[in-house]
Amino acid sequence: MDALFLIASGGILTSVIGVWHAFREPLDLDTLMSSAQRRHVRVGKGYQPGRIQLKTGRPVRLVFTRTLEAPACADQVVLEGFDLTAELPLGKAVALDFTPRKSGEYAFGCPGHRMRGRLYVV
Ligand SMILES: [Cu+2]
Repeated sequence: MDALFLIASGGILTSVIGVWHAFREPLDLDTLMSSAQRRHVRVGKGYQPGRIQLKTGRPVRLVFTRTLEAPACADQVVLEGFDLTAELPLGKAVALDFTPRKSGEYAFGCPGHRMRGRLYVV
């Protein structure tokens, strides 16, 4: 191996690690969440709060806690526009993490759509 090869392969390795980090970073929650927009939502007969304002380009952690047995369909929450769905066991805080890239209004709710909330991304 000559020096040039070592430099070249070192460069490639650095690039690969760089790309790997770029893709891995959204899953590296501890780092990410230090700058996150955290919101807590209580899930009862509705969502409290039911309207949440967020900023684009910054990671979001929404933490849902279901506090009532009924309605039964509230045991799931769907974030439209972000392809996120979560099970909400009674009394357990469940975090949903995502980063809104585009401003706009996004609905969230139970699968039956009787309970609705809105995200306002600005
Ligand atoms: Cu429902």
